[in-house]
Formats: sequence, C-alpha cells, structure tokens
Amino acid sequence: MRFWRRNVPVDPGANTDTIAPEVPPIPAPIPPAPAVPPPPPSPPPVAREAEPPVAPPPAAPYVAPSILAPEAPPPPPAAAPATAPASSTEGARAWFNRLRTGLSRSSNRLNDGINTIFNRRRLDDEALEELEELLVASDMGSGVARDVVDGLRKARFNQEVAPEEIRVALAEQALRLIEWVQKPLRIDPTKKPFTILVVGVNGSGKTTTIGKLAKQYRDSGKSVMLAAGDTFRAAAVEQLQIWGDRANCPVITRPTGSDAAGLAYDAFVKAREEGTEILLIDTAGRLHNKVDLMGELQKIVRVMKKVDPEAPHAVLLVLDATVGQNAHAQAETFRDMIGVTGIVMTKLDGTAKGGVLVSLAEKYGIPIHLIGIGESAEDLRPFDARAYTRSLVGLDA
Ligand SMILES: Nc1nc2c(ncn2[C@@H]2O[C@H](COP(=O)(O)OP(=O)(O)O)[C@@H](O)[C@H]2O)c(=O)[nH]1
Ligand SMILES: [Mg+2]
Repeated sequence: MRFWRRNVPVDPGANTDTIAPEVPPIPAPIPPAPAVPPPPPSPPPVAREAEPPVAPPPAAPYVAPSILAPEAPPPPPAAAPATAPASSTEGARAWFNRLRTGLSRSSNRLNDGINTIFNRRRLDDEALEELEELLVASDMGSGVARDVVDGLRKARFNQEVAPEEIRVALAEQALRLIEWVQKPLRIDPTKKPFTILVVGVNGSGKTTTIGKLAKQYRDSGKSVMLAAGDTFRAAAVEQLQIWGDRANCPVITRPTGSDAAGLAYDAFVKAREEGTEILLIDTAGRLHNKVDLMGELQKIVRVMKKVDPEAPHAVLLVLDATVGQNAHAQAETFRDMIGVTGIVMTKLDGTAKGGVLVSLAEKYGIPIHLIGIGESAEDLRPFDARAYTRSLVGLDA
C-alpha cells in the first residue's frame, strides 16, 4: 500500500490498492519530486448542444458498495461470507436516500444559489462569474469551479440554461475530478492481523469510525481487536470500550497517561498470538501540540514495525467535513507527519461544506475509502464517488 507523503508523485493509474511490502520506514526521507499531478484530462462538463433541460434518469439502479471491498482478495476459508446489509437493491436505495438526506444542507445551499443565478436568465459573463463564486464558496475548490464555468461558456454562452442543466454539469465535472480517488479499504487476509492505525485531530470522529468499522467487520464474520491508543483521555478509552461491547470484540486498554506505543505493541502481539484478523488502533489527536503528537505517532509506527516491518498496513486519516477548508491543512499535516494511506470523511450529514471532499481529492489525491453520514454503525460506508457527487447537487441516483 502506498503511503502518501509530501511531494510523492501520484499516478492515478497505478494500482495503489494492493498491500505491497513497500511501506517506507518512518521517518522517511522526502524525495524531491513534482507536486501531485492533476487527475487525467477530462472533456468539458457541458459538451453537447441543446441539452434537454432535465437529465434522463440513469439506466442502471444504484448499487451501494459493501464495507468489504468486493475486489478484495478472497477471505480465508474459515471466514464467514461477507454479507453487507445494503447489498440488496432495497438496501442500496435506502442508503442512497440517506446519503442524499445527509448531504441536503450542502445540496440546498448549492441549489439555492444555482436557482437564483439561472432562473430565466441567459448564460452571460455575469452569471458565469456568480456561478464560479458560488462553487468556490461551497468548498468544492477553484479547479472544479473553473472547469464547470469554462465548459458552460464554451457550450452554452448566451443561451438560456435551466438550473437542472447546471446541476448535471456540476455533478459530472466533480465526478471526473474525484472518481480516481475512490478506493475501497482492502483487508489483506494474509496479514494477520491486518493492522489499521487511525489518526486525525480531536473530535474528527476517529473513535466512532473505529467502532463502526469494528461492528461491520464483526457482522461480516471477521475477528477484530481494538487498541485504545488515545491514552490521553479516559473518556476516549470508555467510548471505545462501549463500541467494543457493541461489536463484541476485545478492547486493549491501559491507564490514562500510559505510553500509547507500548499499548499498540502489546495489542499487536496479542492479536497475532490469537490469530485475530483485524486490529484497529485508536490514537490521540492533540494537534495543538504537534511535536508531541508526531513523536507519539511515529513511535507507535516504529514499535509496530518490530513485530511486522510492513505494519501498520493502513493509516487512516479521519477528517471532519464540518471544518471545510481546514481539512486541507489537516490532510497536509498528517500526511507529512506520519504518512496516510487513505481518508475517512465523517459528518457529511451535518454540514453545508460537503463539497470539501472534491477539493481535497483534487488537491492531494489521497485515496478516499469511507464516508460517515451519521452516528450509528451503518452510517459509515465505502466512498462511492458517483453517489456522492449526485447527492451533493441533489440529483437522484
Ligand atoms: N453526525 C455525525 N456525527 C459523527 C460522525 N462521526 C462521528 N461523529 C460524532 O463526532 C463526535 C466526535 O467523534 P469521536 O469519534 O469521539 O472523535 P475523535 O476525538 O476523533 O475520536 C462524536 O459525538 C461522534 O458521535 C458522522 O459521520 N456524523
Ligand atoms: Mg477519540
């Protein structure tokens, strides 16, 4: 698995999904290389003349992905078959509706703006400028804003366009920019345990995400162990224990103030002895004390490598969508501090800033594995770029 660090070139075509034994040591030298290249070139968002005002519904029904990536290597024979609750069409539809409801604050804000700008109005310079401002203000990023506006200018300048056409163009362009970062979190069954280190600032949703993952993995027959590595706060340990009870999996804890790396090491050894399939490690998120946090996270990684040089097999960065553009700074900090293999974006349900996922994907190219749209276990799902972009502008599946 690739660890995403500063200046490491990203090849969108490269297979970054398989867990390869190439995890660089921490800290690793930062190779001088060009910045993250843009995603593959894409045609302008609105390329057709005289598009019908209302987009036709898509042909295929929406199918929600399961937490266990279907393309993942086959599970070991002893494991139960992975059945996710939303694999049925009905479940998929319910999930899409939840996603759309969850993102309604973001989509309402965008659509109110689009309706105001384009209601019975020609596509002139002023309208395009207002649209660009709206898109930038929605946290989607200036790249998307520029591409959408340029595409519309080329195809439809001085014509009347319906707000619905703008929404479709926007969803299509956003999808082109982010579909290459849609990557499921794959569990390599040959790694026992497959270790997942979960990082992010306080309150971003780390502990909750670990709890939700534990519950879903347990429900699909996997054995799971949790390590309460946020030893800084007693409440964080208790919170993880509650999730452990719910998921019926062991939680390794130490008294408040204990060394998190020692705890992670013990949990890793224990999980290995017991043949546990997945080990999820919680961490503290005191970003205001960056040096301490960096030292702590790097120490956790170091001691884990003593058990298995390839560990941790995944480093998940949990980002809270409600912080909007601040998510960019957090992605940069954690990427440089520890290396990040994938992102989980939480709280897309509670914000009008849901568009931030687009700018984040465009700017950093870090794989986006999962999104959270609520507090219960089933509210965490694999990131589906198409469902997300359509929901973001309030379109149907
Ligand atoms: N609405 C909503 N709340 C969430 C989501 N994920 C986490 N939370 C809430 O965010 C708060 C902080 O989460 P927590 O896991 O304690 O964050 P941590 O400090 O990073 O471990 C808790 O109240 C969670 O229930 C989500 O996807 N949607
Ligand atoms: Mg926590």
